[in-house]
Amino acid sequence: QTNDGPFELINVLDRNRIDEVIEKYHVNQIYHLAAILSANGEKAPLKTWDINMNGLFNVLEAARKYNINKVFYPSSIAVFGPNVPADQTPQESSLIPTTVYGMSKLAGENWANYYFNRYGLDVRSLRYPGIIGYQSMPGGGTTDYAVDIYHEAIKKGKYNCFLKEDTALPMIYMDDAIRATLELMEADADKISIRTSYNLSGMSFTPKEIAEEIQKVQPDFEISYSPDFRQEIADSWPNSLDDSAARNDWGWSEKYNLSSMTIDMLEKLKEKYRQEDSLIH
Ligand code: VAH
Repeated sequence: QTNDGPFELINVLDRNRIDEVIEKYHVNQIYHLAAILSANGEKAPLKTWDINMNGLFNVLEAARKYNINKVFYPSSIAVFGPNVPADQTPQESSLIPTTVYGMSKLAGENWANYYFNRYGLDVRSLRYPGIIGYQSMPGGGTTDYAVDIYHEAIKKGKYNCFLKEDTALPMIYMDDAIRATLELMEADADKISIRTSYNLSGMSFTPKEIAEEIQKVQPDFEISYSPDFRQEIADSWPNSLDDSAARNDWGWSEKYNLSSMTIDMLEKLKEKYRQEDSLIH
């Protein structure tokens, strides 16, 4: 239940249910966010392909059938593999992802482009980097550490990271990610020159750098490293992105960097845990 408006649970593989909800609320835009992420995807490749692809097909077909105005489809930096330049990875690259998640996102980008060209469906898409926010816990991705680390810093004052200290990845703060999404969706259609998916980035950092930033606020914070299978996934992804197409086409510009994000995350999470604590006691 939510106080912000109607809420319905939908299994994205259940076509009829998607249709039913579209009809019930006269839906005219869809943001299709449901997917299995990179790390969880590697534990169940075929199931991941099924959910990520058939979920998208169900949404695209429903959008076509009900003349939905606009569809948002999130892609990911996981579409890039180790064959491309890792620094400032260009928009147009040869895309050979290593994870089933990346493969599904890449296929999805091409389907978005296909539905636009073939049926005139206004599908728009961003290649999200790791998204960091305080309101929800991470759900099975490789960039999860950059959310977990703030929770652990407040709860325990230390964090054991599953990536090596020098693993740089493109990231973005949730406020910026939401704003980018809305700005893309609200841009005039003639500004959208890329119908596969736009590179998008807000910042880039390593586990060591985020730990040092936390230490500026919490000097006794400690970090240790125990890399696991996610290291290989992270190593196959860009260190940083060239997102100049998004900047030039529809004016993308981030507001948060590592330092301002860290201050905000720690403040918001401290408040959240303080409130939870006062509810318990
Ligand atoms: C993941 N957060 O780690 C996702 C993402 C940047 C990659 O799409 O799987």
